Amino acid sequence: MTIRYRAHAYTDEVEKRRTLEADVRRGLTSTPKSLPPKYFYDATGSKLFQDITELPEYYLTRTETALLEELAPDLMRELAPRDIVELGAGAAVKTRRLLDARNGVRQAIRYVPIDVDEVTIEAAATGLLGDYRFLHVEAVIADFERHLRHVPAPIGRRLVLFLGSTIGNLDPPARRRLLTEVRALLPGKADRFLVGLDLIKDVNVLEAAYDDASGVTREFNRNILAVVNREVDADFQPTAFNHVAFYNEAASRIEMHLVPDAAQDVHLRRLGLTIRISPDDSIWTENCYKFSRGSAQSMLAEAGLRLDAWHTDPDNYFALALAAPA
Ligand code: SAH
Ligand code: AVI
Repeated sequence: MTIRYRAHAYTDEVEKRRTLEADVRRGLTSTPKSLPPKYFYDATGSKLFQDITELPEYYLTRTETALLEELAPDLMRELAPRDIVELGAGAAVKTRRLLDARNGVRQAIRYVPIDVDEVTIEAAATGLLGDYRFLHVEAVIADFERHLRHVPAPIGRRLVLFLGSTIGNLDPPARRRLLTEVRALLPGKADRFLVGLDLIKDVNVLEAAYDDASGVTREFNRNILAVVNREVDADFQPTAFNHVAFYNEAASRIEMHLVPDAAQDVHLRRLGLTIRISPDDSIWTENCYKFSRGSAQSMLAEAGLRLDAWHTDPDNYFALALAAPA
């Protein structure tokens, strides 16, 4: 029997813990205090993110899904990729729109999802293997900011996916570093990079997407404190923190913060650290950058990528940018 699923983990538990402890210590002793958004995604955080994607205010996922559905037949016929690598694949729901367009074509595809959340990736891979007989999955459980060099060499024409505007969660220097590594994953002239980008738009639409009426995004934001509590034996009371999300127009980004009502001491016992958090010195948890065609084009160009095609919805809410090696 052919083995259709393999997984490689590029951090062992010890290294993972060491990295998390260093990140938490650095973030919570800096000014302003911050936590890296990759720590949102334990099993609860990934589930909360899935719930976010279904919120009426969170237009990103449904807009990108519709775009993918529309583009998939032509895109997949023209590119005919043998190798699909996906950064931050998560539940890989949207990836299915692309794979659907290859159903019935008798060519095997290797799918390489990369994600820090092993549980979600395994469940996604199991579902995909059941539904797409032409697929082999080689999952890479890793941090896409640190381990992209471990992506296996291409086995044919390659398509790299980075959907959902997750690229917008990286600050410009980190984004530049990552895109330069993505460029190195595309050795062939016909290889392509498909990236989902949330676009600059009416501030009310943007802010509602990150501060929904039912409070799911608030729970997602607070979940990072539950992760820190568990991992470093800390005593944050997540419900004592307000979810604050606003659009910073000068920086073209939504910012998410956790702001306590009153000053409080938090003990991070595994780190031997006590920190004081106050309404004026709160915790910055995420940036979600918003793009224009111009900013996307220059961001890609800096990394040696040429914008090949730009697809948007009629409202200009979201874009799928197809890039080629320059
Ligand atoms: N691509 C999916 C999921 C987006 S949620 C979609 O568009 O709906 C962001 C995903 O990126 C999560 O699954 C999270 O676990 C993963 N992620 C976030 N930071 C990461 C990092 N530094 N390295 C690897 N995966 C990361
Ligand atoms: C994963 N990422 C693209 C989401 C975003 O929109 O930036 C994470 C998120 N944060 C709050 N809501 C959703």
